[in-house]
Amino acid sequence: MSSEHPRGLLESIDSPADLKKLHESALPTLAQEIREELIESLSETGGHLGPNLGVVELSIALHRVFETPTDKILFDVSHQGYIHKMLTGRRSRLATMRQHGGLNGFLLRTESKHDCYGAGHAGTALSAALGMAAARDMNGGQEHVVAVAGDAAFTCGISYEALNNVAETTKRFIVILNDNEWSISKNTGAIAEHLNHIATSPAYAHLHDQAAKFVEWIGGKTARHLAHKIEAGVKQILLPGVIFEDLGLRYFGPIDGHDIPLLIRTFEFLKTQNEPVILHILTKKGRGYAPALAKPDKFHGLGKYQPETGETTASVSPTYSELFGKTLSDFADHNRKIVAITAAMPTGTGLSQFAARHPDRFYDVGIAEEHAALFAAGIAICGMKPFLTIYSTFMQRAFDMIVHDIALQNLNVALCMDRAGLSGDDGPTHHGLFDIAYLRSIPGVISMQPKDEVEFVDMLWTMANHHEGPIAIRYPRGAGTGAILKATPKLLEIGKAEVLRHGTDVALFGLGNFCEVALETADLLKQQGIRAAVINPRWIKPLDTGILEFFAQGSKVLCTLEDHAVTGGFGSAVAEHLSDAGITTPLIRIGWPDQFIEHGSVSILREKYGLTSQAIADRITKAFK
Ligand SMILES: Cc1ncc(C[n+]2csc(CCOP(=O)(O)OP(=O)(O)O)c2C)c(N)n1
Repeated sequence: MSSEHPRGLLESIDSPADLKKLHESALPTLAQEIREELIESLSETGGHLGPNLGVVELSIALHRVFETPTDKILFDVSHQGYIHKMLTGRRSRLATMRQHGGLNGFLLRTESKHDCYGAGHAGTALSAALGMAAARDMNGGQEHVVAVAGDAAFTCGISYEALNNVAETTKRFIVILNDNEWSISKNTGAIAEHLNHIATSPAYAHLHDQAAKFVEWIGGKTARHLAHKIEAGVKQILLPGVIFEDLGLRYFGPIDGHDIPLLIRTFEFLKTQNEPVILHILTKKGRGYAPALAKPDKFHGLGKYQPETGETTASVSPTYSELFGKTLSDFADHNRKIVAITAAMPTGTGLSQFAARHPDRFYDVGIAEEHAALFAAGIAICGMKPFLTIYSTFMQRAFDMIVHDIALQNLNVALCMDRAGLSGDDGPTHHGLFDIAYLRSIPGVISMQPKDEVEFVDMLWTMANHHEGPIAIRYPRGAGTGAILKATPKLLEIGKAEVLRHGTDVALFGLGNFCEVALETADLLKQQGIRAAVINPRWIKPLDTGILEFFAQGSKVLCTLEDHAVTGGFGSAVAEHLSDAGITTPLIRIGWPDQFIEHGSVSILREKYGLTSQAIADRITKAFK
């Protein structure tokens, strides 16, 4: 696994055209070289190792048969697009993966002409691809449109909304279902079972082998057609429930997704079809790397590791997510009404612990945020207390359900938004920078953000004991300030902010993780002779308008600080109140600017966008003068 390894074949590839020049017999060696390079390179940068190791052969075969950028290949989520990047001229930048100024960990339209569609959220590939197929048909084009989606993408409702429309929309559409049985954790639900049933049915496997051998033996299009007809006919008898056929897509498979010649021949065949098709391939997440095969969830996406062993250095603990899982499990020991819901992120949200301790009150609904929110609504109506725990960026999916179902019916649902704020190296698809804006306008939704771990636990306790409608919390990725937890949590008074320091020149309202930044800023201002008050607002809604007006009247400048888009955020709420109350004290709003923020480390991005305590202090000093 050393970098001294000659990667002769890879060295010769700078574009899909180069790949097509290789003899087919060389492709398994190329796959091996790609694996080695991925394992080595990602050990330094981190990234989605397991999913990519699973699609090495698939990516090679796709680029061998299809012609990007003319043909369109869309990867669902696109976290598995690293090999696609390597084969489309970006291999030399692999070492810059997920770093500021380097390759994005997902596909980006701005990064390459071969990335016809950007993504980061699951379940988008089929609908977008169908749109491209429709546009192609309208324009009289000949190009192929291929959507590559994992089995977990088929737990997303949107994938079925797309499938529901395929047959009526186009005759030329290729879906590749990459089935490795894993989402980030083990895939869940009836569809996963259905796919598993197909993949493991001995009768069907035998039949399929016979059909494949028949193709091998006779060769040629007619034979493939015949074999397919026989297979399809019997398949209907054996597996009458292959749902894709009922939805109007001709189903092929399952085939071995690591067999390059078979993939190539199958794609060549699918290209000739004049009907929508879905090819079911079976792959192994983490293929070729024992540590990733042993722990598919850990190696789905991770930071640096030892390439020889897969060992990682222990991260700073506890993270907010871990603390969330533990705290909610503790509360649930004494409160039978507490229920935890995740949409395919049991580990990421810290809820695996809850699942282990309270399996009867834990639900992983798959990548189905809209369903999760409605499911929580139903649970709440019947008197239970659901904690709907979803990353801020994915909660965007459930906006209508929060408005129309949870808030309008004033249901007692706790909305917990993990990864609120900048997510860092995952980039714009994953930053949680909009949740204050989208929740703040919904009547009756209380929302808050803790300044540290102690307050976090108090807030969760307050949420568990709130019985008058929706209540939301946002908290950031990673660890907090290291505050020592108390033995017992306390109830917080809703809408009451906390004054941490008094000062009559400037009042700094530092929300959540930016409370610490506000305290540092106050120290820097002090060196300039500027006396700053620091307030921990705690509540985004309802605002503590009493404290706000008090400091607005007693200070020369107000400043809000938040890990959120400045547009529509906490500072906007403050500005609205000041305006309504006719208060004209100047207000500086610190937050992320009104643009999509690129990927990179949090420290680099805070520096770049003026969100460090030094930059904030400089801005305030300037305003002050
Ligand atoms: C809307 C949404 N919710 C959650 C996620 C987090 N997420 C990223 S990848 C993934 C699992 C994807 O599994 P699958 O599609 O089967 O691909 P695999 O990684 O197994 O190749 C999840 C849940 C997401 N990207 N988008």
